[in-house]
Amino acid sequence: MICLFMGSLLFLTDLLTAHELKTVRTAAFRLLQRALHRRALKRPKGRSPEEWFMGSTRESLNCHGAFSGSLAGRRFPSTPEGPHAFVLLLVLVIVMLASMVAASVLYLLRSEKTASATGVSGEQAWAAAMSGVYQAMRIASRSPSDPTPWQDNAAAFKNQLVVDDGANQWYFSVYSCNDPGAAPIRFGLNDEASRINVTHTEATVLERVPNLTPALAQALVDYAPTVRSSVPGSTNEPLFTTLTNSVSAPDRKLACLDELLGVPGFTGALLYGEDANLNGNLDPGEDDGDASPPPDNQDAQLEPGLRSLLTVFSYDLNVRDDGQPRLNLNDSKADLSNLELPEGVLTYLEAMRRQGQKLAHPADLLEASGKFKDETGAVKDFSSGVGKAELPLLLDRCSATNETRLIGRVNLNTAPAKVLAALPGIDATLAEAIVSARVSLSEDARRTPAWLYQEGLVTADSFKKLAPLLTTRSYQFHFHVLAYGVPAGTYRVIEAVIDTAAQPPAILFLRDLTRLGLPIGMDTIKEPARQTEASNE
Ligand SMILES: [Ca+2]
Ligand SMILES: [Ca+2]
Ligand SMILES: [Ca+2]
Repeated sequence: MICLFMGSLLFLTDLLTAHELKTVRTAAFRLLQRALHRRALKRPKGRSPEEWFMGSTRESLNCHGAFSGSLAGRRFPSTPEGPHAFVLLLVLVIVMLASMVAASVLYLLRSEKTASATGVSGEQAWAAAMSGVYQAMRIASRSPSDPTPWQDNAAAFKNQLVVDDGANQWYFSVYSCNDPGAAPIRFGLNDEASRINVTHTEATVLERVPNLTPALAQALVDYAPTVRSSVPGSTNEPLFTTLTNSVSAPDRKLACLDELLGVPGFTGALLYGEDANLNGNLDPGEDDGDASPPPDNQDAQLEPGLRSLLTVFSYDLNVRDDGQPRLNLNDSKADLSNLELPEGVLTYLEAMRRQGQKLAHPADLLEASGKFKDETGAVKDFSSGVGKAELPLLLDRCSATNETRLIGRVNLNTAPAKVLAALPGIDATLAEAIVSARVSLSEDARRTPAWLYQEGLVTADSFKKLAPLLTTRSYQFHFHVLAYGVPAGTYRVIEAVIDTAAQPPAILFLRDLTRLGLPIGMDTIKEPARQTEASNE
């Protein structure tokens, strides 16, 4: 029995060392051979191994323990085949039991090893994806006025090596969905300021957005007050809003765009369009009609849904281009002497104040004139003196409010034509003209929305209506990150919205989209490029 026990231990050791599961039958014969071999080494001279083994076993069975007691008065057959077969059967049963135990232990070890490896790879992929989020934060926070570094920058966002852990090389790619008609994705970010902010937009503007009927627009406006009562840190706030400090979190009526599904009349098809897996690509099920979900119109074009036009996150900062606070022209205590604006502006503002009038926006001073009382009480004609030349400085340096955040401003330099066409005074033709005109603007001209008037695209009156809705900066960004390991093939996909106006930059929204499948074709990731110094810039 000791030999059998030792043999079982050796057998278990062999199994665990080799990490290969043996069949019970093979294991049993191996153990039997080992037992025979060990006993044969000590056999008395003159006896064959089989004779010695069977003889000694028979002797022990006749003399010891339970067998001698329970089998008292019985004799084993005198022929050698009887005890021989019984011992073999006993050995096989013991070996089978030992093998089953060994197999169970081995299965347990292998499953734990597999689970551990999978968990580690998944966490590594998640960490690589978060590296992509922080890369986006780092690059986007550098240039709110210039979209060049963050809008389409494969050198900084495509197949960026995070770490080589010896077993795998971990990469991330940051990408965004393009508008229909262009490539499905680009390696860059979408700015939230290029969309209509549904939390601070009137129903008359919302109903100009494609697919938003007047009834839906009104339902959205009616729904917002119920969410407006939530305060940062309350249970109504999303996870990552509660994680950011309440000072940096915008006063959002809707916590995320997906909450629109709670507004009467809003459906998944309306919000997500035909892009069921949110990858910006026209996949087979998205262009086959009702043959498979989602429903689509089989026109070989991907309808991206309202999520490509709307946001709940956008806000601008009420600061100058150099980061200094703007001067509130409605504040009677504000020192306007250092603004470098024409003398007529100061005179005009003083005349307005005497009449108790206030500005809705600094743009109200554009080409402005009117009859006001002078210091003596006599009514005179006053003119602001603000024209095309003075407008950029006025818009950059001045404000008509002390609010630090200007929520829902649309970025004139990045918004697509469909979004621009929803703004009052802009139709589809003018929207296309704006998109064409901004391509050739100088970097200096793009710093304020003044170029819209300077280029002669709108009248002064129209510009005054549009100016409170416009900006030329972006601080909140939406994007996806694909992180993957080579050669493991483990990957994670996350969707994120970041806020670079917050200090430090904050994550406003984070969602794991891995369950929707690999979003980018394998041809874009099978030959990942090494990170270079240039890509860090
Ligand atoms: Ca798709
Ligand atoms: Ca379909
Ligand atoms: Ca379609």
